Amino acid sequence: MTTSNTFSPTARTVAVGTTVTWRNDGNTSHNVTWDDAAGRNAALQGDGTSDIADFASGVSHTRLFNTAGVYGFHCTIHPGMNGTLTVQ
Ligand SMILES: [Cu+2]
Repeated sequence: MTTSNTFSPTARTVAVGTTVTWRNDGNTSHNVTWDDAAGRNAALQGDGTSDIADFASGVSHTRLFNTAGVYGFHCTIHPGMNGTLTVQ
């Protein structure tokens, strides 16, 4: 879900109960950091919980979402690299 220094798509909507995958298709490391506690708390066990720490090109990580809401996230390495996940 990351290409160069953007999230692609920048906004995605999924059903409650969906496991979402972030895949790094770029050439540099990225992370997925929730903008607030709602996102951190909603990102349940995939291959980890809450924020996704820096991960390298070619690597994927997953989180499960069982709570409806609109959750903003960003990469702390790259200013302006933002995304929104809507769970409904
Ligand atoms: Cu990044």
